[in-house]
Amino acid sequence: MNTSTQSGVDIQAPSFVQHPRIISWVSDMVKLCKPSAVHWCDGSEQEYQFLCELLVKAGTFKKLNPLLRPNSFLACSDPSDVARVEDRTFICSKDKNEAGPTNNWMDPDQMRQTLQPLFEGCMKGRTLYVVPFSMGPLNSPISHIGIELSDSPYVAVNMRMMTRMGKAVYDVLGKEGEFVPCIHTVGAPLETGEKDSNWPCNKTKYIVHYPESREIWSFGSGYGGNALLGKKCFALRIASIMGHDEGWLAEHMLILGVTSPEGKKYHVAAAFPSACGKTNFAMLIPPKGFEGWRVTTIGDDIAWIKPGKDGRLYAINPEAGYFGVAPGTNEKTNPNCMKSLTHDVIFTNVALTDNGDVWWEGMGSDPEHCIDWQGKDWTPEIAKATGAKAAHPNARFTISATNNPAIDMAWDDPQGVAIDAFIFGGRRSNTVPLVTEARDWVEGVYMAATMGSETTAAATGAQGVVRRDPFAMIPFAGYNMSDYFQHWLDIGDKLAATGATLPKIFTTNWFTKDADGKFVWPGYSENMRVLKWMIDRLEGRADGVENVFGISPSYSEINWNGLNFTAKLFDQVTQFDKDLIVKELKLHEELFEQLAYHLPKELTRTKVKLEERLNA
Ligand code: SAT
Ligand code: MN
Repeated sequence: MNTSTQSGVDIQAPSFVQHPRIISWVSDMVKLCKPSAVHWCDGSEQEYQFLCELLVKAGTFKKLNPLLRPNSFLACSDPSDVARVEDRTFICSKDKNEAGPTNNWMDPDQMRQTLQPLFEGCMKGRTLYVVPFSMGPLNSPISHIGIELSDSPYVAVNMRMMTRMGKAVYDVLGKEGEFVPCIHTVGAPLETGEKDSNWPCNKTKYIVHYPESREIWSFGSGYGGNALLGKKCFALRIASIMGHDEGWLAEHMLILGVTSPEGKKYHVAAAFPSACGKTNFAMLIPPKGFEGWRVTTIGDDIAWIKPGKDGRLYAINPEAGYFGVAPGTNEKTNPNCMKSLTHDVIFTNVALTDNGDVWWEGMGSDPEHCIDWQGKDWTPEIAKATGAKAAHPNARFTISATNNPAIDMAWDDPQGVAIDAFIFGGRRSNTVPLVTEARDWVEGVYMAATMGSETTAAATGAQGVVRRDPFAMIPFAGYNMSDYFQHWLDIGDKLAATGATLPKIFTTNWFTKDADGKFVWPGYSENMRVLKWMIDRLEGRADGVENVFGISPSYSEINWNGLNFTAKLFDQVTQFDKDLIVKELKLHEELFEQLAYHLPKELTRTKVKLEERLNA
């Protein structure tokens, strides 16, 4: 098919694209966005190198010292474009109730009218990249395909790390395979002769999802989940809708394997809000006292989970890379991650050292001098005087999953891994104990549904305020949260009907603070102690202690070998403060009022039972 638009842009598709619908869609988008060229990505290494060089020439990338950080780059964004923009993210279903009270909604026709003039000519002077990607292993029954059209080469190279990106995707699609169309622009057209900025973007931003037609339109941001549309937009918001319609789950969860010294392996999927240590937990190295135990990573952020014929839940990681938080990452908090970051990394918004390497707060000893993420001089003295951060708190690294020395053998298995337990964990200074096991599936869904967490730098807006973050999905559920709860309950019923043992559900809180504002629980690798207790529960080796909310460990049930953590400290992270719980239940009440439309009766019933226990 030979095609060239009125403006004379050659959109001739390469021979590896044999899908008329994709070709005509690209042609339509070229007419709308008016790029000066079209580049059909093939996903090759040469193409990656070519695009990185292009980014270096444009000033977006700095090549890091190849002796210290081979094949790695640093990008620093516009200071106004540093995180997801939740208030600019929309679910445009026909019916407002379908989006529910926790999502921003606009009528789809009205949104299309709003976006039309913004997209008109939005790619002038830029190249449109056609980025084919598979979320999940190519040809897995759990996987799905997307095509992202973007005028950002930064997006193209990040997508190559984060997804299975390249021409093999077209082989899977053939002539008429299904794909999710994703269109992205930085929203900064260039007039002839106009000099580009290092990080083009637009003050106006729209991250838009159309559930009925399963389309994604993103305008104005080049950063993270706003722009890498395979991640939160597709793999969570659109996929959660697909999962609801088709009987599976798209979750904001890491997936890890944990193998005992006897060689028995378990799989755990864990949901924590953004920037609460999912990557650290997924790459954990067991501490002293856990000789012979091993933790391996299947995924660090997103899980797609489908019921198998045997009544068990099988999970894949739809992604192929990690877009992780750099600040705070070091040899102690995440040694496997530090090893993963030694080569082939794209860093965003960390600091540049004088010898051409990178640095961030919490990496290790301070450099005498570096260039901060905004291009300014940074020294420990300046930091002391002004509080200036060398790296942005939401600074990120992008790496391929295969960089991870703890990668699980089955991470790429098209069948996925069978989940034994779910963990839901918020960031709470108080109220919520270290670990609690739900007595049954419904109680687990209740715990996950009412989870609260202090907000982090992963999204723009106020940080450190507690908000309800059901299932760590508040920014990511593509449909009504109450219908989402019902979907979880339905999946539980379906599994139970097969006679299979359902995964156990736990909640955790690693973040209890003492009166001085210091974390009480050491966290990181020490979280293995909690993981081991969960396994003991799966195996019937620990009785636990029953409380209002479920079952928690006694001090003696935790393996304390190699750690000096007193019973008194343990009390501090596991105690129930009745006043705080009463306050907490009030907040559950408020959440349920907000979510009253379609709220499952089982959840209100569970709340009544909890209150009865509390007052007994
Ligand atoms: O959405 S991002 O991918 O930018 C980061 C996150 O929230 O986990
Ligand atoms: Mn995330």
